[in-house]
Amino acid sequence: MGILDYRHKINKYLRKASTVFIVAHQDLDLDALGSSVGMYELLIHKRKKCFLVTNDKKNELGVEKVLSLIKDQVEIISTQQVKDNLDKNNNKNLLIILDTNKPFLLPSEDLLKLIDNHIVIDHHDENQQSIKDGLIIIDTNASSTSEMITELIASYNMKTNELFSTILLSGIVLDTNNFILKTTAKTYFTAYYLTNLGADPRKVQYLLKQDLKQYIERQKTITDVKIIYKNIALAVSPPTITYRREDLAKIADTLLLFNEIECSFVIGKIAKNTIGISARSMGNIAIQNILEPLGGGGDTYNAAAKIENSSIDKIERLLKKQISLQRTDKI
Ligand SMILES: [Mn+2]
Repeated sequence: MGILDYRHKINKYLRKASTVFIVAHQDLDLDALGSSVGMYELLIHKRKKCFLVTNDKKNELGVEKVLSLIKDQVEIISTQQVKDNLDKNNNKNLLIILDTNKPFLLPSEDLLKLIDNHIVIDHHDENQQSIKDGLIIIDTNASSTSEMITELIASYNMKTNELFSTILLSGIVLDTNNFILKTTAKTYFTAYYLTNLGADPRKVQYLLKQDLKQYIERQKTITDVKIIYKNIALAVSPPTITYRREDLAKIADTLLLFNEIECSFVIGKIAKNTIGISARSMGNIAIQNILEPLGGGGDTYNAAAKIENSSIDKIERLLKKQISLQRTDKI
């Protein structure tokens, strides 16, 4: 079901609420932030008191740019400050969770206890750990949460300002890797809708501009890529480099661009005792099934795992074993 099938229920929650707290996963990316500002504008339009909640201290480049662009238009608070801003009648408070459905990915799980009414809007798969209470709207066919929120905004015939439209569009461009992954008619419709409202594709390119030094660091891992079973790219980073999680994801994105590659895996150190794996798939190989035995998760297109106290060599062996066990020979 798409988000518009829940419009009636969303309205019911919104009618009851006076104060709304929007929260996405920690380590915001442009989809989490894009969908958040889109939702923020919708709520302002509905005359709600509204806050964006984050505890992130360090942000990726694009997120940092967006935060400085919106700082006068959006009220951003930390999870600590939520208590001071609650409506005295807890029934009038509403928590809207975007771009994740897992409590442990929120900046603080306590938010779920503090506020009884929840709406979750997300495009990631659910599992046993997912949030169960409240109105849960998951559309795994949507390219991005920004696409879902834009659909909702479009259904209210509401106008968003040019800046917010541009930020929403950048969320769609990020999650589809430039309209490659999970791109459907709805994705193009929402991109059209936002462009019509004044979203500027050139500004999106500026928001998505990368840091050259980080790009060069990523190349060190890309140049060592191995191709296994003819269509799976596996890149293992040197143990001397510590990457940010999003770097591993970007390497995996890049590897998917090449001829015959159906899916990509990238292994690299992301903290002193932590190794990350990031995986991307064109949709024909179920990468989440390959990473689940390693403690990871995700969906067919996009999956990741985080392993503490192990070595890159060991993780590479384990991953290769899972790939050989789970790989389908249909491709
Ligand atoms: Mn997303």
